[in-house]
Amino acid sequence: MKQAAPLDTPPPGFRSGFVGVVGKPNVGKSTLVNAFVGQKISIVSPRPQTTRQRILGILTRPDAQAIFIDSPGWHEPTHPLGRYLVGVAKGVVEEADVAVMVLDATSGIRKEDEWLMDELRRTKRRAVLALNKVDQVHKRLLLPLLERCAATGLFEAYVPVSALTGDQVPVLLEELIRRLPEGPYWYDPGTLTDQSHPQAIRELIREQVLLATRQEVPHAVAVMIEEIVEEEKRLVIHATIIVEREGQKGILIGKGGSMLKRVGTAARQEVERLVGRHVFLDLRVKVVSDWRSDPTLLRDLGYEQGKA
Ligand SMILES: Nc1nc2c(ncn2[C@@H]2O[C@H](COP(=O)(O)OP(=O)(O)OP(=O)(O)O)[C@@H](O)[C@H]2O)c(=O)[nH]1
Ligand SMILES: [Mg+2]
Repeated sequence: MKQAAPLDTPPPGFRSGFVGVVGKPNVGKSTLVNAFVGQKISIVSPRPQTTRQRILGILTRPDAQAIFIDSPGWHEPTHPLGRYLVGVAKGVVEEADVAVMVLDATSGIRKEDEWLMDELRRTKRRAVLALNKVDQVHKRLLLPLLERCAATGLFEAYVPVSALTGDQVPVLLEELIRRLPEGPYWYDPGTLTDQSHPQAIRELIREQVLLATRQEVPHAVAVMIEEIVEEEKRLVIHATIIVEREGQKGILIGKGGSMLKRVGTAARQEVERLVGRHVFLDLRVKVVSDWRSDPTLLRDLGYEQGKA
């Protein structure tokens, strides 16, 4: 997978490599990747298991290229989709030059965090701890938490941060970059992500569904891009939102179609920001029973090991 791009030789002392961003669901991994790169690379929502793929966010500067790998959250899987997500997250720990474990300072160390620490121990991965969401906790609560993390002996550095406000993010960035090996440009300096436009569009639609729904609906949603048609003045996108039950379809369509319209408008605006063009977004909702448990459907939807 690691293949240097045929680019100019970097200056002497240039550091480059892969930073695995790992942690339990909802701790702020994607928010942090976006903050590092300074662009919206990965979607963010208050629902756990927002990220379902390995997504690269690439930061290139004169002295270094850091390739951040966003990953799904560590959790105990209850169905095949969950097992896929945890498999992807494990792969990210394996392939990283250095891992940044994101811990939610508002919730402390939970069993999912301990599983991840076991994995860091097992793989002997170099790791830095980011204690995130410090904007939400009193400073005096941070010290005991940092001490507990230090007692594990797993981390080379500890940085309290707020991925949301950006507080201490530059400090964390330097801690990570100084641990990267000397190396080449792995990606063209202008490249920010490995996501294709259709993949990014699919995610932006899913993000708006996650933001608009709650309880079991966000977990039951997948999005498929059916067709993208380039017209002279606009981009026409046909997409299907897949849910598992008729009831979920009803929620997503809403009274007189109001919910779907709201989701569609918000998603269209996000997609327009991404592609820099007018967009016409045609959204449908379809029920596909238990798609999360069907290996063939999972594969069709792109949730297959090694595939985005
Ligand atoms: N207050 C506060 N909220 C944050 C911070 N970082 C992230 N959040 C919020 O936490 C929620 C989850 O953020 P994500 O970045 O989607 O978390 P994640 O770890 O990528 O979650 P999964 O993809 O589900 O594993 C969102 O509502 C974010 O706005 C932070 O530093 N402070
Ligand atoms: Mg995420």
